[in-house]
Amino acid sequence: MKQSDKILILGSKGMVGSAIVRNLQSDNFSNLLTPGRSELDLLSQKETLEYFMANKPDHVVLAAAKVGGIVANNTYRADYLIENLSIQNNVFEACFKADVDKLLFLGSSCIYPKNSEQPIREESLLTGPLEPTNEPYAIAKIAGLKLAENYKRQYGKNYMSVMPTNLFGENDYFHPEKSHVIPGLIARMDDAIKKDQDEFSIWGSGNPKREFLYVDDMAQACVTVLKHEGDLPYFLNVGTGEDISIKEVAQIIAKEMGFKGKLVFDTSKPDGMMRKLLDVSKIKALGWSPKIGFQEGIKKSIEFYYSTDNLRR
Ligand code: GFB
Repeated sequence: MKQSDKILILGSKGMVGSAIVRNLQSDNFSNLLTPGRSELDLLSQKETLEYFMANKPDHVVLAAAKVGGIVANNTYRADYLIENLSIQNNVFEACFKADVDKLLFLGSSCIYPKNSEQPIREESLLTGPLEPTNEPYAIAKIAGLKLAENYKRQYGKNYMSVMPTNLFGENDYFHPEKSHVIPGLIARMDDAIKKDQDEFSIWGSGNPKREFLYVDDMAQACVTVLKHEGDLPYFLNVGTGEDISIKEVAQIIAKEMGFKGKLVFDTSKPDGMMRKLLDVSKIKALGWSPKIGFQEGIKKSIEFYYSTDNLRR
């Protein structure tokens, strides 16, 4: 891949896409296409194909998706399935017709069976039933990675996928109900502090463990894969290889934000998978490893949250 190559980043206004743009820019890739939703509606097959034919990108990163936390996944089940399938189908078809060289598809660690052996190896895919709270989203992501795999197998295309663990960081979506756990806790704790509440409720039992990766480390992993010359597996896990309980996450956020009240547990909310730790030996063998520790990432996320009052907050 040359620094003059034209790279189209889909989802460039979101948390992961914007981090990939920052990373490519700092690596002197200057020929980047970063259309927003008003410029390119990926739900429209016609518009997507026309954009690809008019702009002819050399490489594409598909980081555009409908995403959200456990409650949003469980509530808007049909929307998560159809919107993600539509975006993916439109983009894969357009990449094929516009003869794109490399395509990198971003999946999610929720593609793996609920009862996978931990840490979860790539080989666990399709070996058992999925976690019910995010089954529709996971099925869409499995379809995406299978599209990449099968375009490669049938047509020899250079398409591949990465499966990130739970991500957080700059440009995250801070919503009290719809977000993932870290931005959700930050948004709700800010509210509790402002209202001077003496109790804060953590969703679920607090016992599930999650592996969190700061988004700039994820972006570096994506660029490492894109720049890699030579054959790679159909998809690679991306994570830190370490996990932490939700209770501990809430305690760290409370300390950093200065919440002095009591932490209680709302067990009417789902726990989801009890553990979701990835085996990351394959991506590490390419020379990538995460640089931003969990505590440092939490501080950066809280700083970002207070520094912006745009619509994402
Ligand atoms: O991050 P999260 O929403 O998603 O929740 P998953 C992780 C854990 O944190 C769950 C608990 O056990 C939640 O019950 N939790 C505690 C909270 N307090 C909160 C809160 O205020 N907000 C949120 N959101 N959770 C998602 C999938 O699963 O992971 C997606 O639904 C995607 O499909 C993503 O794959 C990576 O890790 O459970």
